[in-house]
Amino acid sequence: MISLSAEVAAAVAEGRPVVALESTIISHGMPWPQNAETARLIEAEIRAGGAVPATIAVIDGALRAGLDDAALERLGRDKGVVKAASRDLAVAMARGGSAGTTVSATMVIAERAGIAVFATGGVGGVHRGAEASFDISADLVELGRTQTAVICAGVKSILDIPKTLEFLETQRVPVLTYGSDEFPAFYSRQSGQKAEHRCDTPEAIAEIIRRHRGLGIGSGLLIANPIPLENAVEIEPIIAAAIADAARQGIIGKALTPFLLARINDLSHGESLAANIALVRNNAVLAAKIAVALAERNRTHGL
Ligand code: PSU
Ligand code: MN
Repeated sequence: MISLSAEVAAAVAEGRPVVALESTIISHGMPWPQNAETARLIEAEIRAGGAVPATIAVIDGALRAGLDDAALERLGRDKGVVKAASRDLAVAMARGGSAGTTVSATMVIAERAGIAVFATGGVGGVHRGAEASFDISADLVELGRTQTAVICAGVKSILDIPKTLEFLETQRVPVLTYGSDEFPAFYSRQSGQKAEHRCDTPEAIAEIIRRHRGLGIGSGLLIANPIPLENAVEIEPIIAAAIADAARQGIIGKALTPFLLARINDLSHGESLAANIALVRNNAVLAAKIAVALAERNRTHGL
């Protein structure tokens, strides 16, 4: 059901390190041309780290892992590319459409393709005001039932971070924080929430991934990697203004997250975008190290 590029197929078959990448960040998370440039940059970071990048998307109805340059460019430019969560995959396939895959959809495809490690910028979560709107990202539900390990920069403060962490606890998702005692908040290293499990090496994280998968609990893992200090930005008032704009304009459902990301970028005059690119890159570097350590462990201990 999934079409792997020759490079990704060979790496998976031989048990070499592979890192999955999502594509909603390309189609709906960043503006053209920085979206496609960032996609290429993070693929290069993963290769430099000794792993094979597998960018995942739906192209003309096909679930693909490992994209060529033309497909990346199309995801970045073509306004007809929709946003697909895991529930939207069957519709896109049946209709022959093209879609950027969110964290939930990318996890499903990565898992079916045999890829255990996935890097992104931020995951979806429980939105502020969810007690009234019920807006909770499908990413969190998918994390509860698909085994992929997701490396991200924590949760954006467009979301309710304490509620998101509660939801992950309910869904039996281990939350690991790399090199920090505090769970990070995407643009910022601080969220006010303590990191439940601090890990200081990629090897320590790989060992937890291997044990978690071995237990067959079935849930994924969330690995939070704080933004580098030199790239962090303080834009909380802009985030609050973007949320107020969305409420005023009645933006809800799957349109809300892309609206907020674009609005924050506009209001910060590109400051948020620069931080976003830096953190995705940082996550790709860590994910490659984790994938290398995991492949090494799987080789010596068996899957
Ligand atoms: N958060 C970000 N950047 C993103 C997204 C979330 O900081 O690009 C994207 C991811 O693809 C994520 C999706 O899976 O938004 C979540 O959308 P929703 O809130 O509609 O579930
Ligand atoms: Mn939502």
